[in-house]
Amino acid sequence: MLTVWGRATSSNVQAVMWTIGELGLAHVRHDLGHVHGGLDTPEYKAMNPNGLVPTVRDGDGAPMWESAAIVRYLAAKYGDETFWPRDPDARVRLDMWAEWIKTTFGPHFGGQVFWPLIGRPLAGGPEALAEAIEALKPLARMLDARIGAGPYLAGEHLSFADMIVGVQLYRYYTLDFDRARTPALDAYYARLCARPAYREHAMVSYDSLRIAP
Ligand SMILES: N[C@@H](CCC(=O)N[C@@H](CS)C(=O)NCC(=O)O)C(=O)O
Repeated sequence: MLTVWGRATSSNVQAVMWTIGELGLAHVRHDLGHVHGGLDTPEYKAMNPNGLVPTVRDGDGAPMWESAAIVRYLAAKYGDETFWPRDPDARVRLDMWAEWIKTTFGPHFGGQVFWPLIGRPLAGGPEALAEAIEALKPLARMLDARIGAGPYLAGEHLSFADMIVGVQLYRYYTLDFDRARTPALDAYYARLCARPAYREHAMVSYDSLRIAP
């Protein structure tokens, strides 16, 4: 039995929960963070010194944090060969995109587009937001080129890397802003939206995160 601490509205929790859903793993999740609080207690800090979500324990195992590391753990332990290729050469072709979305696309989209659009303006105001939206376009085109005909990052079968990459797309596609033309990425997102586990765990409203002006 997996225990997950973290609110359903956190995209990092969503990556973990979507993985759990795709792999059909028994779990219990406790809402923590944002309006639920609970991250500053000594008990929680002892599990996750960052005071952030998600944190996961697998049975009596030691607590784990960092969502992408948790996704990789679950994939390696419970996923089949297609979900977690054992061959390092095959795996790195996927993992580099998982790293890229966490370190390149994600911080730019999250910090400079998503949060400003839901009420946390950039220091540079609307001009800075317009620049950030423009700067996101080449990144979206890169991902579009990588996805190609797909259907998934690894081709025919869903893999751990889709969990880390695809989870970002619900917010990307549901916010109202000027996106790059990315037909392959659009089709990939449509395929994810057809998956019950993605709908349940990744397509979670962010209305409660909106900051009133
Ligand atoms: N790199 C970490 C980031 C964790 C993180 O920033 N979590 C956010 C939610 S997405 C958080 O805990 N925010 C404080 C809160 O929810 O109160 C990961 O991927 O797990």
